Amino acid sequence: MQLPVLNEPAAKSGCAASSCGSSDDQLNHLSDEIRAKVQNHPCYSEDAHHYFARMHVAVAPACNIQCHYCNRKYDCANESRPGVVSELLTPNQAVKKTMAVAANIPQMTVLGIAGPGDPLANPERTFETFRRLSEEAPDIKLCVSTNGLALPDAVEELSKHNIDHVTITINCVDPKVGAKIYPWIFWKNKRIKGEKAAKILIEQQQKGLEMLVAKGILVKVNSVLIPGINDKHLAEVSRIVKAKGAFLHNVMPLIAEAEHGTFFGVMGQRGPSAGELQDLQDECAGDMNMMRHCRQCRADAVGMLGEDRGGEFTLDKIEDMEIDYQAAMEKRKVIHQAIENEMNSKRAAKVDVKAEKADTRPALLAVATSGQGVINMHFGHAKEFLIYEASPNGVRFISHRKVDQYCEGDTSCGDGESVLARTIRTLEGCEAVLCSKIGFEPWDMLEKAGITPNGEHAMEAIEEAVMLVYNEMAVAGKLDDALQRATA
Ligand code: CLF
Ligand code: SF4
Repeated sequence: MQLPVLNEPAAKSGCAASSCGSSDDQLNHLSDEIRAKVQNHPCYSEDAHHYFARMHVAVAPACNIQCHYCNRKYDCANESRPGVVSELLTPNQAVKKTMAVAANIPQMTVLGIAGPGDPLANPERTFETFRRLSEEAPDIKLCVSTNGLALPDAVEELSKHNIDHVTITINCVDPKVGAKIYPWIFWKNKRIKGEKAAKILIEQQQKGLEMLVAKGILVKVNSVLIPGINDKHLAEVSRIVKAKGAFLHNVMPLIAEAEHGTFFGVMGQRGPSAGELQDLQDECAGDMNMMRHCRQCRADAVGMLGEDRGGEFTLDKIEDMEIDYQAAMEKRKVIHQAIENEMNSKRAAKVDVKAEKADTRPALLAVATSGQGVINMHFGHAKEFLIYEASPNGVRFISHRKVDQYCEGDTSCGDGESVLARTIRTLEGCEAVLCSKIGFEPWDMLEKAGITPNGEHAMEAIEEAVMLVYNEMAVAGKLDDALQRATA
């Protein structure tokens, strides 16, 4: 069966979705029960995010704490990039929108509530939405993201609504560190400040984590990496949450720009470099599964990670849609099965390309893809590049880097040159870029910047192609010098 194309060609959709790493290994050791919970969840499984989509419904406007990286607008920096959600929804509107998306994007397997405030600070709206969806759309996984303050009181209710996945944002386990991140919390009808506030928040988060694990609910922990504040502390956070049973740790870079109006943005607090983020993720990885494919998506995001199709499902548009959900569920079932079959056959066909030399240094290679685990994106159409590290030990996914689209189908469009220069700067530290096709102008500029363009592996599996190119570099003697490292 032909799978429906989730990502339109980027020239049309503006999207370059995702693809990454060695998730088969990540899932291999899991019990059947847990594997069933994560295998089509795009955030909990790297492999799944090549194929499956998620959506968020923005039903939760209020928050019970203040984070220095949040501007209190309708967008939670825990789970989304700064900005505003386009439409705040009632539970009724959220259910309707979810049905409309599920019918039109059958690969959408997960409905998350992730803001714009804290879902559990808006319990009526959040649980009404979950209750209705668990009854009316039982084939959709339900997922929630919270700061954890109200979590212990909500665990019982969460478990009633078939919610298998909860994300807690835990930035610290030390109130001294917490006081630098959270100026206040609202607790038992009072505003509490400083270390006392942070201590209560930390205790609630840890208690909530333990209670969820005891109920068999999968917990992912998100942490915002804030250089100079919790960078030295997050490995300890990782160790503790793993010991308590968290399934996955997602360390995300702080996003702080003055124009977002956040405390950190206005105070000039910087976010981490790509190298700092990678170092910390690697340090934490010794202790637990790390998520590296997070796109810090909006509280109203729709589609594959990294893409936003929310504009297709605004309230006025879904008003006019006729949805037969029973029929949609049947179709979804068939498509999900076809995707699983495709994933299995790709796993079975995977070729383990070995490194040619045992003593070459690692190198970063960038890949342009629109998903499904293959190199299938024109360089000029890419809105993000996936970064892989190749070494004699193999190929591993490191991160993604966002870029502006260089052109709309040819290499001579309006602002192309300056966009191209920015793209090349974003790819700093990478030594090759693999794409399905590339024009003369970017080819030339990439070469001048010391990045080898490569269009020879179109439609090939990413990891195999990356290792083949790495081997060519090794044989050509390009990897005998000291380690280069991305600083972007
Ligand atoms: Fe949404 Fe979060 Fe559920 Fe995913 S997002 S509530 S776990 S369905 Fe995913 Fe988006 Fe990263 Fe969140 S990429 S910000 S980790
Ligand atoms: Fe903002 Fe989310 Fe922090 Fe609340 S928990 S202040 S909504 S980032």
